[in-house]
Amino acid sequence: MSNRQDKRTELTLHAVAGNGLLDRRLFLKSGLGLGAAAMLTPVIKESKAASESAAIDATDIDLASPPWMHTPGEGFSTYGSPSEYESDVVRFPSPNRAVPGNGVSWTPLHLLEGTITPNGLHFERHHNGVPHINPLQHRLLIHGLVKNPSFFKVDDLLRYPMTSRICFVECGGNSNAGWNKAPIRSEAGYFHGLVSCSEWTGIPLTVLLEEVVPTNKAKWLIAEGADAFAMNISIPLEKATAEGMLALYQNGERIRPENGYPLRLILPGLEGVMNVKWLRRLKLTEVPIMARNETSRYTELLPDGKARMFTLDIEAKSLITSPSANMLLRQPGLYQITGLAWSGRGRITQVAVSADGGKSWADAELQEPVLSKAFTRFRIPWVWDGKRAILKSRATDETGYVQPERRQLVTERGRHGFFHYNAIVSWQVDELGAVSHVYDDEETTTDSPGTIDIDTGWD
Ligand SMILES: Nc1nc2c(c(=O)[nH]1)N[C@H]1C(S)=C(S)[C@@H](COP(=O)(O)O)O[C@H]1N2
Ligand SMILES: [Mo]
Repeated sequence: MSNRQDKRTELTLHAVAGNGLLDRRLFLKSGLGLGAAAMLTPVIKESKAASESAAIDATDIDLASPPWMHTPGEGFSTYGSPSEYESDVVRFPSPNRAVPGNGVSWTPLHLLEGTITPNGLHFERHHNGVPHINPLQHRLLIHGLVKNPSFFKVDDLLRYPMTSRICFVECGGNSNAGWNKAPIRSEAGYFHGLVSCSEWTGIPLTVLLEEVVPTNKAKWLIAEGADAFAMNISIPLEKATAEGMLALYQNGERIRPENGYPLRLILPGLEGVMNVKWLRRLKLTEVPIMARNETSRYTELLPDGKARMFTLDIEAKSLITSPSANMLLRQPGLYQITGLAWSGRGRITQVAVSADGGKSWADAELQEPVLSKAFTRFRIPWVWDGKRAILKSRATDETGYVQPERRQLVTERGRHGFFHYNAIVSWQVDELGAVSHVYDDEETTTDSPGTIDIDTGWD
């Protein structure tokens, strides 16, 4: 037996569930030699990085004196950018339709690690493009059922005491290709990446509302953006003030234009559409305005004929980011299964992982800090035996809510669903090590393989 096979046999002593899942704590133990000698990593099939690394492995360079040590390096820069070798790590913009500014770009979740999304890779959802807003000419109006209607300049807002909050923003349309009859072929991020997680800094909404003094009748907040879509939406006042903030900074720098410069609403846990970008107006009212994005969109017709509206909270969800669709496991052995979990209702308390299509489950290690309404990174070691395997992850949050299997979600919501898809995701590893998206509920046979439906694929 080779050393690698010895290692595999030794490791299976730590199995905690079927098909090679090992004790999550093994990664934290020393002395087991779970370093590079034992571990394998999936590669992205057909990526430039994968083909270049194969080619360069074959070339002999003088490691004692590599070429980049022969001349002085580059000088300083005013604003850094990623290594040229990381040029595959990009957002995936939806194909332009008649209106180029209406669509999305997905975060490459499958190519990222940790829990914070870099600003240049935060997903985007615009209804009519990114406005060029001069902050000196921008005003925020707070009015309606208030005693002191007021305008605020951006400079004035920057003088308020601020607070920071790490939280995710997820579009209610994220993962909606999951409603398709056939599994999707896209990489994990280009399927589930209408969610990102940042540290947002700004002014608590309660602080600004204290200045305008809402009347007792005020129950809803109507937020409006300064984009060419003038996007507006109704938010229950109680929900908005619980944790909401007027954000000016994103991961330490001013919010990027595409994410709402110079200011946006951040409402931790509430679906993306409520986090109005380029915010220009907050109107306090008694009732919702029944805007497009809360009537014809982000609403679903249930099997009993009722509509599910004002979903508000994002339900718990998780996703294995590696191994995931279109990756390749080049040989049997020890792999790290890792992914993300999040819930709009609070903290993630458990992520269970299965390597046998849901027959048996083991708890993954949750990386600290586990924050409420933020990305939680999970990891678990897995020994792949070279046979077909189905990997799944299932999140539970602090309210006890458990991420549903797809079958259960479809039974509850019916087939008219288009939003709020949070079912367990299944990745199949075949005998050649190729990873693909599958459903294991036998619903998949008739249609051609799914791609994102570009007419209705996000909204
Ligand atoms: N003014 C304005 N705000 C907006 C939108 C928009 O098109 N215009 N899109 C909404 C939707 S549907 C989502 S999912 C989030 C996306 O935020 P992001 O582009 O920063 O990821 O912004 C919301 N806020
Ligand atoms: Mo959205």
